[in-house]
Amino acid sequence: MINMGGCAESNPEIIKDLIKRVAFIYLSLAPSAVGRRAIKEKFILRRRLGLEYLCATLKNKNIETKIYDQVLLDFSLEKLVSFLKRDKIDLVGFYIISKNLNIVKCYIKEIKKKVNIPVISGGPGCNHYNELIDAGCEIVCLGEGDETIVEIVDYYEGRESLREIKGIAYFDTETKKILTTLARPLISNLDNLPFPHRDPKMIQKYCDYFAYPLKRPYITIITSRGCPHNCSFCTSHSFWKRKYRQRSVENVIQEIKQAVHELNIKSIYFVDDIFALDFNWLTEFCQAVKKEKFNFTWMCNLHPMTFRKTREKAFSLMKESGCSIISFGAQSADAEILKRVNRDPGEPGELRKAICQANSTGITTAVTYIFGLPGETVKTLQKNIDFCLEAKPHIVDFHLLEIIPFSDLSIHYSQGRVCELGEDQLAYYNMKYMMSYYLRPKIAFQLLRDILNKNPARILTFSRLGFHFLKILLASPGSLLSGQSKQR
Ligand code: B12
Ligand code: SF4
Repeated sequence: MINMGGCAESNPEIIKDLIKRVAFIYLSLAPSAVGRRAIKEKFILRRRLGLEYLCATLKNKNIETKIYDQVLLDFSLEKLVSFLKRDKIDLVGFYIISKNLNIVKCYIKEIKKKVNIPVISGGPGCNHYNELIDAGCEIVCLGEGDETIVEIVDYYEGRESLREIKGIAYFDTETKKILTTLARPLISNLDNLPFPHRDPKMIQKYCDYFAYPLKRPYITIITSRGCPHNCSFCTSHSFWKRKYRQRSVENVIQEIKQAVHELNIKSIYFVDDIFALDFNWLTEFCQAVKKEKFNFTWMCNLHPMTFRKTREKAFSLMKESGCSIISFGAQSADAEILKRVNRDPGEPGELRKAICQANSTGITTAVTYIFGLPGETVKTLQKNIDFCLEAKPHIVDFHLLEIIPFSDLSIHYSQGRVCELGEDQLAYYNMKYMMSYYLRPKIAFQLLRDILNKNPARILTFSRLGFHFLKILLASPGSLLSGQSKQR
C-alpha cells in the first residue's frame, strides 16, 4: 500500500510503490433522499459507464480495479473502509456529481483518517474541486478522465510531476494554493479507447424498470461524447465543450459483439446525450446491427429536432434493428420557456410529429419535462400535460427543476427565484399531472398493452413499484404531495 502522509507533492520519496489495485466509488443520493428520488434509485440501477471506461484503461496497464457502487451494494462508511483494507486498495477515486458532493466530502475526510491511501476524484461535478481538495482529496480530474487517470497513476508511481499533468486541480505545497493545470484537449478519436470493463458478476443486478422494453441483462453504451446544444439548465456543454465526437459504427459494433458474446445481454441503452445526430451514421449503424442478426432490444435519447426531415425513414430503420424505446427530452411545451432556456421554440411541434411517428412504428415513446423553468406559471404547466394528453407518449416523466451548480441557470439566477411558482406548488402540479396522465383510461390501456406486448414480466414489477410508491407516500406524504393543502 502507498504511504501518503500529508500532501502527495511534499513527499516525493514515498511515492515509489506500484499502484496495483484501484477502487472507484460512487456514493448514492438515496440515504438522505425520500419520495420519488428513493423510488428512482431503487428502480433505475444503471452502470457507471464513465468508471467502467477508467477500469478498462487501468486494466490495460495490469492494474486491478473495483467499482464500489453504493446504489447497488448499499454499504456504510465503515463497510467501505473495511472493503478498502480487505481488497488492499492502493488508490481511491470518487465519482462526483453535484448532488453527492457533500456526502463524498464526508467520506473523503473519514477515509483519510482511517486508511492511509491517496484519494482522488473526477466526474461531472469536478468543478467543485476547491471543496474536494479542502476535504482531503489530493487530485481532482477536470473533465475527460481516460488519459488523465493513467498520468495520475504514473505520478503516484513516481514517473510524472503534477504540474505536467493536464486537466487536474491539486494543492501546490510551494505556493500553498490550489492550482489547476492546463486544460486537457478532448480525445480526438474515441475509437482508440478500450471498451468499458463490465464486471460479469454485477451485470444481473442492473435494471431500468421504467424503461420496460429493456430486458435483463442489459448494458449501457455510449456511441458519442458531447452535445452541440446549449440548454441553460444542463452542464453537459461545459463539461464536454459542445463538441460532438462520434465513434465509428464499426467500433460500436465490435463493443456490442463483445457484450453479446461475453455477457449474453438482451438489451442496450445508448446513453449518449444525443444519439445519432447524423442520419448517415444512423443508417449505417442500423444496417450493421441488422446484418449481424443480434437479438437485443435497444433504447436511446433523441432531441425533438433530430431527424426532422428524415424521421419516417430513421424510425423505421431503428425499429428494424431492434430499437424498442426512444426517450425525448421535451423539457417544456411552452415556446417562450424554451427560448429562455436556449431551446428552439419550434420543438413541441416537431416532438408531436416524432411521438406520432414512433408510436405508429411500434416504438415505445418516453418524454421528460422539467417543472419550474424560468417563466413557469400554472398556465405553462398546464400546456405540458395538455401536450402529453394530445400526443400520447407511453411514458411521461415530470421532474422538478434542480439547478445544477455551474450551469448557466445557476449563474443567471444566483440571487432570486427562477419562476413565480414555489417548490410546493411545483411538487403539487407534478404529482397531480403524473396521476392525471396515467389514470386516463386511454393512456393506461395504451401503456398496459405496450407492456404486455414488449415485456409482460414487467407487470409484476410495476405492481411492486406501485406498492413502493404507496409505502413512501404513507411514510412521508409531505415529500410527495407537499403543496397539496396549499393548493386546495
Ligand atoms: C446516463 C446518465 C444518467 C443515468 C445513469 C447514471 C450513471 N452514472 O451512469 C441516470 C438516468 C440514472 C442518471 C441520473 C442522474 N443524473 Co445523470 N447523466 C447521465 C449522462 C447522460 C451520461 C453519463 C455517462 O455515462 N457519461 C459518459 C462517461 C464516459 O462520462 P463520465 O461519466 O462523465 O466519466 C468520465 C469523466 O467524468 C471522468 N471521471 C468520472 N469519474 C471519475 C473519477 C475519477 C477518479 C477520475 C480520475 C475521472 C473520472 O472520466 C470518465 C471517462 O472520461 C450524463 C451526461 C453526460 N454526458 O455525461 C448525465 C449527468 C451525469 N447526470 C446528471 C444529473 C444531474 C443526474 C441526476 C442527479 C438527475 C436527477 N435530478 O435525478 C441523477 C442522479 C442519480 C444517480 N444516482 O446517479 C448531470 C450531473 C451534473 C452535475 N454537475 O452534477 C449530468 C452531467 C447531466 C447534466 N444534466 O448536466 N444519469
Ligand atoms: S439538455 Fe440535452 S440537448 Fe440540452 S445541452 Fe444538455 S445534453 Fe444537450
